Amino acid sequence: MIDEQTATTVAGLTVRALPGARFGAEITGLDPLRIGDEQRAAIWDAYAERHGLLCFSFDRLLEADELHALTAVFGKNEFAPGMINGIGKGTPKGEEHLTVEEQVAALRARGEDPYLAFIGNLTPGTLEAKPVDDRFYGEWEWHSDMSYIAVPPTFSLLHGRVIPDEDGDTGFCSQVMAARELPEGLRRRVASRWAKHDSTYGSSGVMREGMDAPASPVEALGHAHPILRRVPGTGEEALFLGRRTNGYIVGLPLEESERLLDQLWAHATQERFCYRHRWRAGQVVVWDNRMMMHMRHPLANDDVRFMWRTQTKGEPVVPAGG
Ligand SMILES: O=C(O)CCC(=O)C(=O)O
Ligand SMILES: [Fe+2]
Repeated sequence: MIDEQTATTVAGLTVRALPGARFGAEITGLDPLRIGDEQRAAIWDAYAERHGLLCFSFDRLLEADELHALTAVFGKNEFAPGMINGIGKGTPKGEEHLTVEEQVAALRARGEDPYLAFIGNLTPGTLEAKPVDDRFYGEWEWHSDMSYIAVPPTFSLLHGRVIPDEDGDTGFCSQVMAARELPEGLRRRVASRWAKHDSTYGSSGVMREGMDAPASPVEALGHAHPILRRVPGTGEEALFLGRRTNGYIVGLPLEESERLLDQLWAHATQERFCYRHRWRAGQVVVWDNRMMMHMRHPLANDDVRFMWRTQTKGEPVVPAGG
């Protein structure tokens, strides 16, 4: 049993519960370039027992190949959004003939890593200040990553590299626990319903490139998913809401959809399902987007924060009833 008081040691790894949370484990002692089978098994055990949230603490910053090796424990590494045509970006005119391999080669030739994304107000490489939209500093919306596409990435990994002295925490909210404690009345009303997850805005509230504000959530662009899903690996059920902005429950009049979504969101984000992560530089937090929503707490306008980000390829969403 993983708990906060006692650390367990397995295959050279130390595993303990994240402080004050009903889910999540912290793992120390890993060398990302030498992950053995027993360590892999210990990581998956901690993942299952602590419902899809792991924090790997290192006492130094990782190299990119180390983060990629850690990502590969959780699945097949996915390209970072915006790097490859059709994956988080459109296909520019005249590039229709380019294969993925050719695009990867062109990126590598420019010194860019197609699997690595950057989040923050510093320039990758030089770490010079980078101007960002004011909304970067505000509170980011609760969400599950890229749930507006048909097959969203399963795992996201965030590597803290420059962390403000205070603020800029990341919140996590267990949708497995939210589903487990879903009041019966609400459960009946959503059991076989699907909700559309809108793609217009990023989590900080900035409109994505090439998007227009939809006339209403009914018209918003995005993919619909079952509101209750099953996580095949653990068999657990989870609420799958995506993000509140422009959410819409398919087949309901808009006002009814809004009322029901408000009730679902009020339930899903209750304090008792949440954990707030205070970062230390060098940590890698890994979450399963099928089980976990996340958000970013605000930081001061003169603070700096810089993260590396990877994700794994997804698999089709399984409805809870199916
Ligand atoms: O920067 C953060 O804390 C979270 C950002 C985020 O939403 C993500 O990496 O998916
Ligand atoms: Fe996110």
